[in-house]
Amino acid sequence: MIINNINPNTPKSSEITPEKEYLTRRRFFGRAGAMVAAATLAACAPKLVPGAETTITSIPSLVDELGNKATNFTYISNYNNYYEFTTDKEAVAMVSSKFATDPWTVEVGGLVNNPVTLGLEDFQKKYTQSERIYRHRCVEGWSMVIPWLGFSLSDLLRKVEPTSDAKYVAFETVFRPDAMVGQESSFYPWPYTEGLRMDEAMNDLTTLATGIYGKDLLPQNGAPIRLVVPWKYGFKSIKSIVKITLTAEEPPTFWETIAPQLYGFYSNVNPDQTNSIRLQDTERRIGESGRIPTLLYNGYEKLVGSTYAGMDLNEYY
Ligand SMILES: Nc1nc2c(c(=O)[nH]1)N[C@H]1C(S)=C(S)[C@@H](COP(=O)(O)O)O[C@H]1N2
Ligand SMILES: [Mo]
Repeated sequence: MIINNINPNTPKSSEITPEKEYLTRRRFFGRAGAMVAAATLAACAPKLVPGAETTITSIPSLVDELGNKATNFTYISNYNNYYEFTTDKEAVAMVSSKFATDPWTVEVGGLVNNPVTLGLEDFQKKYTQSERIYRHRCVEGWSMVIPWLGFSLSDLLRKVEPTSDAKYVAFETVFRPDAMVGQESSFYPWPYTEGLRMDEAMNDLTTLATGIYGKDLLPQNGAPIRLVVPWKYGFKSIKSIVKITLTAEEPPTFWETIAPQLYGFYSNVNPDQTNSIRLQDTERRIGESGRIPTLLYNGYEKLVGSTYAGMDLNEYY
């Protein structure tokens, strides 16, 4: 079968400007961008009078804490890994476009005092979503900078109160083979699963994301709710979660089950990784030319390094 990689549901790039719209909106509605926007505006449009918003000629760009510019939304939403739909990254958007993500529930249980089943509206009501601009590094050697909207997993875990026996958190993606054609392949151990050690799960960086560029997640990015663990390879950031279970033992994970010699439980981004099929020392930033050096823990060493004190990353890969 030939899959046409031009997505009929995706507007032409000339029509698709969510990040521009978003940035413009953001200028008026605040958060950190407002000041930058005002400064940019002042520099570019000296004749601007207060209230004359229509004279905006340039928009600020979002950057991460290292100054990396956020990847264009067109790339973020059209270059995806989501094996439940297809292994063709440029076709995921099209193949997943009709995937129904509302209503949706997430069951949170296992070794906790207060197990709960949450609907999507609960997530939006009970947890303050904030913008988090994080680097995303796929083990295939490409990366993006993504402005997520979400909240820390730790906020949710505190509410369900893990018992003292809980040492790990296991995650599961929805299993719906009638809607996800990739799940018809019996080669893969569906449903997709992932896991974190409790201290990793409690790190503030560990995010449950519900949006990108201020808008709800699209199916190809793991709608309606997915994990983001920015210091680990992208495959740890499991999409379309329906189950979160606290466990005593290290849970099996999708990629480790398929190829344990390549994809370990930890999978921290490591430029000196020795067990990989490819060198992990550089990466291609999508939308930019050439390759850039890969940073230990994807540049989040200050925030996560102590978690792994005394652990050899090539032994615990
Ligand atoms: N359920 C599920 N989650 C998944 C995947 C997948 O195939 N299925 N792919 C992973 C991989 S390898 C990467 S790099 C990221 C890609 O996320 P993005 O498409 O939103 O950039 O999702 C991760 N989460
Ligand atoms: Mo990946």
